[in-house]
Amino acid sequence: MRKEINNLTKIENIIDFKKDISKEDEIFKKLMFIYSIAIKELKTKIEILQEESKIFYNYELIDHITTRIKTPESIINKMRKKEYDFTYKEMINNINDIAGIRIICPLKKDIFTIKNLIENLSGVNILKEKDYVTKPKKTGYSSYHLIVEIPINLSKEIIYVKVEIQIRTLAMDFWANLEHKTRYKPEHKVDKNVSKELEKCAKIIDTLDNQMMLLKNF
Ligand code: 0O2
Repeated sequence: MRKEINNLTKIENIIDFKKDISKEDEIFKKLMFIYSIAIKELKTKIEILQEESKIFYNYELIDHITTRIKTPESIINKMRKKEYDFTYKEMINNINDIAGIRIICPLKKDIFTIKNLIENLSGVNILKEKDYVTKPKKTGYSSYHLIVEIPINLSKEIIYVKVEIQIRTLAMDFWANLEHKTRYKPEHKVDKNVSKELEKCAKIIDTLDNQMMLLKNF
């Protein structure tokens, strides 16, 4: 029998909206549970695309997928940096990457194929896109970002949850991971020369990615 979906809701409707954030309280734990379910659901959908590409087209479209829930410390730091009030309302509405999925692919062109496939997934709404592949950040950072919203079935309601998807090549991932450690979240300011070197490395990575695409028989 077909079930009518009439209990769709937003995550903010099931929590005390104006309450201050505390990583010790029940609300925080419930929220993190909901975000972790969203990651599981979306990861499964992406794994299906990964397998389909291998089995149907004999092509490794996706090298690997990683996931993470943002730590409470990282959420708080970001909210402080962006000067948001420390309420759940502000957190849910403005911190879009509490749940994060990273898709690592072999070639630059794969990024756009994956993005198109995700855009066509049923039940996945695209809220925001950032193309740092065509237009890398000043730092040299390159990746394709999607903020999506997916419905999560709980026992009493269906809740829409936001997830950030980052799509990048193996080479971009190598650069971003090293740069993240050395510069992106420094305890103190990083040397100007280091920044310059990192920018140069990002250009080399881009040249490498472009050359890899020219190789035949991939
Ligand atoms: P972490 O520790 O990786 O989680 P928005 O409000 O969405 O417009 P936001 O979230 O700052 O603003 O958007 P942006 O610029 O798309 O950055 C989101 C995430 O992309 C970051 O999350 C990083 O993961 C990654 N990122 C962005 N810029 C850089 C960069 O220059 N270097 C590296 N290595 N990663 C970058 P967080 O929460 O900042 O950090």
